[in-house]
Amino acid sequence: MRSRTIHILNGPNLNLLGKREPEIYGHDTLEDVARSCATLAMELGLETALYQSNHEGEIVEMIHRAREAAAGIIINPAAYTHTSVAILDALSAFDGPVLEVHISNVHKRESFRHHSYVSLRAEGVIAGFGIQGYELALRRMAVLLG
Ligand code: CA2
Repeated sequence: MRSRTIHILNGPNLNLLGKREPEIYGHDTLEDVARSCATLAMELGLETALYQSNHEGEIVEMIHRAREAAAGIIINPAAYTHTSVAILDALSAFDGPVLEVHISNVHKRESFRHHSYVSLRAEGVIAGFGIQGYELALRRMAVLLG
């Protein structure tokens, strides 16, 4: 049977979520995101596994592992969103749906945050809904996977 596991990948500095800059990123931690997504996934007949790395190459390898283990990827590449062709290329070698999430509204921020390499591959993008964006992406993933 095909995997129903969704890998939720997070880029640099998101390990600090809930610990710094709450005015931009809120008070919830990445562990809170992992918990709320796991609970929602059960309702949706999915499973989730959440990972975070501060290193571009490690994120590329996470995406390679998802090729074998995940039905879909939800990714917040953080600052690598705006710089990483390597992450875009890795995602292009993944067969399932890819959804891009940003906690903040990147379009309301500095112009360098307005461009995303990852958006060239993503089926959809959610930005500015706080950590609720991860849950919204998971609901969309359930629709896409049927
Ligand atoms: O809004 C988002 O989710 C971002 O992907 C977050 C990135 C930023 O570079 C993107 O432009 C938009 C930054 C993640 C840093 O996360 C922190 C969380 C708490 C405290 C400090 C950093």
